[in-house]
Amino acid sequence: MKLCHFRYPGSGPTIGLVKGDHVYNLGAISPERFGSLSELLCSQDLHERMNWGLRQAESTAGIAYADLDIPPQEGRAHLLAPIAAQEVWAAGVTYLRSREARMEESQDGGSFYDRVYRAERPELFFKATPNRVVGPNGFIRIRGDSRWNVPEPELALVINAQGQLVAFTIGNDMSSRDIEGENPLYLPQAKVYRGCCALGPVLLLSSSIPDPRSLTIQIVIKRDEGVCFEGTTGIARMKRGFEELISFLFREQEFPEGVILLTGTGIVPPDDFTLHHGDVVEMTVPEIGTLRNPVL
Ligand code: DO4
Ligand code: MG
Repeated sequence: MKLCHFRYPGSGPTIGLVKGDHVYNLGAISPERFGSLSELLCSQDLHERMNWGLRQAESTAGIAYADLDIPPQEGRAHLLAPIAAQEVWAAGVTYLRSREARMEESQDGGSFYDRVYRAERPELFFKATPNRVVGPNGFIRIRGDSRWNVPEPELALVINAQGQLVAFTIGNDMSSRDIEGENPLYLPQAKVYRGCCALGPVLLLSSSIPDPRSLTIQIVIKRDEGVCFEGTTGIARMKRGFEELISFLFREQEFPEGVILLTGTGIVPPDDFTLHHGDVVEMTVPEIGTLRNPVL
């Protein structure tokens, strides 16, 4: 079962049920059950509510998904990032490819990346507040003071306040590789800035996917009507488990609204690649959809 977050002109965010190529407005069907994304995701009766919503949706008219998957604009209904008040965190160096790329970019060889890849404790870092996150078709940004920038396609875990994995989405962990490579203490500047993260296009409930490690993630970067980079990896190549990452994240932390955790990238473009203004980044997990964002 898939959920989305969208907005009608002049109104606040609302929750939609995505079924086939249509979206059903659960927020309008029952504001009590579907009034707030954080409350819904943290509720212990999420699945009962969703099944109820599914039955009601059958007797209401849907909106074509394609009509919502458009650049955000005031006058038209459009998808929003599937986030409310949650913080976004990220795991790093969870794939061999990320360890290699980081060691190559580091000015001093970056042996700490190898150590963290093998250590019991994973790398977890704060990635974004909701205002730094863009949704489907929103502009992701590259820093003006950086000359080497890449998108990072990552499976994102949506976790409730009790530490339970409730849904998946796609996350783009935008990174400034020259800033990160110059000094590891610059990581927050390489990772956290306005427009540094994209999420979406929808949430796939974890109960709908029996074997999430069989998922694949693909990236295509388009430039001047062509494709300038593409890559695919399988989530099974990730060195760490979802529960392992969640249990470290919840050590000595509370997330009353739940939290979103990006699980690290297994795809890094070659070292001579950097994003340009005007590129379009598409990330696809077939079971979730395609998160498409232009670059500013
Ligand atoms: O250690 C730096 C960041 C790692 C990261 O973002 C990743 O592996 O995806
Ligand atoms: Mg990353």
